[in-house]
Amino acid sequence: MKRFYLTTPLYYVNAPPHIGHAYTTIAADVLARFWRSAGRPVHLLTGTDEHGLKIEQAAAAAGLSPLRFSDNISAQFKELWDHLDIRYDDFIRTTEPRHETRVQECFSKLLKSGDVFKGLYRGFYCVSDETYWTETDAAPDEKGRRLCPNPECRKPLQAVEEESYFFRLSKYQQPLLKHYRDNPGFLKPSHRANEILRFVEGGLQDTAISRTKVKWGIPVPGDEAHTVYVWFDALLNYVTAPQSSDAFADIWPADVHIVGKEIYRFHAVTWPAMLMALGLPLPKSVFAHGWWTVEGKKMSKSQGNFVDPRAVTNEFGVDALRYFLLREMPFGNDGDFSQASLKKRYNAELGNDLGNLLNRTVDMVDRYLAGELPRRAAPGESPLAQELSAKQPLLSSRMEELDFSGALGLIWEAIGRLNAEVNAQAPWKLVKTDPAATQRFLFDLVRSLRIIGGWLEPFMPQTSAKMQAQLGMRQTDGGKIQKAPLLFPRKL
Ligand code: ME8
Repeated sequence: MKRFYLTTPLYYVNAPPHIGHAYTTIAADVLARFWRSAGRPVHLLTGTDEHGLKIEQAAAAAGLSPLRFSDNISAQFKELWDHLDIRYDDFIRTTEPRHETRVQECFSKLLKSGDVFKGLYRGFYCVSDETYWTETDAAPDEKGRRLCPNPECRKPLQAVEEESYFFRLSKYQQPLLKHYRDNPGFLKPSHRANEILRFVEGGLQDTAISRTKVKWGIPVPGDEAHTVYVWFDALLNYVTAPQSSDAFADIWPADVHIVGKEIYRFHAVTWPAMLMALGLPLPKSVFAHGWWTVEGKKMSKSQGNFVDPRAVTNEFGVDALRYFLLREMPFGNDGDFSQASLKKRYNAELGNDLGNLLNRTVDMVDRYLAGELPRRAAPGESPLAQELSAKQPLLSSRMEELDFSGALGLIWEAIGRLNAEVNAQAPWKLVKTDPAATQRFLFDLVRSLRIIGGWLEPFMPQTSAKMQAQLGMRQTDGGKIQKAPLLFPRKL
């Protein structure tokens, strides 16, 4: 069966990872876990983007060679993914030979076919965004400065005039528009599709794809005064990585490239055009999610307000971070990361709604049923569990749509339903008059919580495993309840 192939952006190694990077990678991991649990083979690719001026400059500032510098930061990304329980299938670094040689092959192929040609580039360049801008894009402001037109960046641009290789992007305007029309699911979420359509309808210019003034890059084959432009190099990772596996035919094309909204154009315009030029099938979709601010402010070097994911997990735990990121901000929209909101969701949703429900269920089973756990239900035996199971298709469709907060909302509705039912049934009273009914209800509750535990696995693998251990989720033959410490002790 073709694997469900999903990718994250390759993160720049100029600085250590922050919650923005964690967000995208956790989301990809959640989707990957969802598909694995549905029985679909999955291939999740992530990695690091290590060439270009920005890295060259960061390495120089640290007094290290670019490769040594990249080794260090790339390793920090990997360690963080392990710490956050992110299970990727492949991690690619753009400095690996398996990538570099294939980038050169692609470059040569396009040069031969005429989609790459030599010319003179005259325009502007933003080192921070590693992006070319034209004279018109970068019109001077009232003080005569030329600043990066990206509203998130606004850094001073470099004027560039140099010999350059170009990619014939203009040729792909009509094929791209046709592809968007014929594949309405390609540009996701739909509310971001218009921005891309307007841009492509406005006409595409051929784009520069090599630099003579940047040394830290993949040499252009046969013309080593040039290095390949870092974006042309990095985008190709999505094929160079699986091409180095025997299973390329089971992996490519990607089912979804998950990216932040600021790099949507590269992924929704440049990348599919490159694939068309290379004669490779296009990915099924490109999904652009929104951006986090922190306590109402943009994260930036000048603000010094990058949130270190480890600071959050040290205080709240890995699962709480995973949960918060995917619950707080609907995938595709923007949102704000604040300590107050994190603590509130932690205490109310994780501590009270879920943690207490599990804890009191375990206590009641221990006290009223001498710890006896139910077997798998016979039809009609567990109405609550049955009610929950009936929500499975809706939950799956939300996951398939990458509507993670919607899926969590549905799970928390079910948790709320169970809490209300415990209060209504009041087993602590019922047990005095009707022990058989108490057992029926508590068995139903345990079975329902086993379902919730399964649903939570993609989002909170550790919590799911703990629930499994307490409730004997794998057991079909009853067994005994395991008491354990609170999942989410209250934070003041
Ligand atoms: O752009 N909110 O790498 P990068 C949400 N190397 N997501 C955020 C975020 C925020 N505030 N900040 C970062 C690059 N991200 C290129 C990509 S791909 C072939 C090359 C996430 O290190 C989000 O996924 O700047 C964004 O697209 C990515 O980090 C940018 O990472």
